Amino acid sequence: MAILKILQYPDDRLHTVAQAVSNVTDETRILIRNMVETMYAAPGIGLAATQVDVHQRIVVIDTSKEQDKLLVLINPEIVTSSGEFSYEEGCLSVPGIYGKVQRAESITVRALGSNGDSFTLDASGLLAVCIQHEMDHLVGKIFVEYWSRLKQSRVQSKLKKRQRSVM
Ligand code: GNR
Ligand code: NI
Repeated sequence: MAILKILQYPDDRLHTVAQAVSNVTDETRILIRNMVETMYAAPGIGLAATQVDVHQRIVVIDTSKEQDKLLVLINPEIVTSSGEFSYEEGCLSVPGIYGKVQRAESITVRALGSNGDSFTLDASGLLAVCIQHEMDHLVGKIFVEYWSRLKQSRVQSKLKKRQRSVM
């Protein structure tokens, strides 16, 4: 297995729109295994292929403390959503930045698993937040881009300042 490099915001490649996976192959499963290893090592509760510069609709998620409830979503689509929920989010591609984003409280998602079979999943709370956060990555959207321009420019200068201090 391998730990993959996670793209860091701002990086134009994070704005790439991912393509649907047409066939779930052994190659897909190797990528998924490496994404899972990368997510657990980070550690994070989710990772989208976009973040490792692979522009296919694949996400891996595990919101459990024990890292034993892995969820693989290939070509995920939200079938229904309801309610509103905001949660203090973070992102492995935007380290050290946290803030709230308003999202749906409950969702039903249809996706393919790593065996290529379709399934649907009902999620709410943190799991629903995480699925929506990961699906945003697949269309090139980063959580800070929900915020005002003022708040985004503060994020940018904080990241630039930090980059200078590590050089
Ligand atoms: O590790 C992560 N934690 C997190 C916390 C609140 C809302 C969303 C997330 S996802 C994030 C990992 C990540 O960047 N996935 O894209
Ligand atoms: Ni993220």
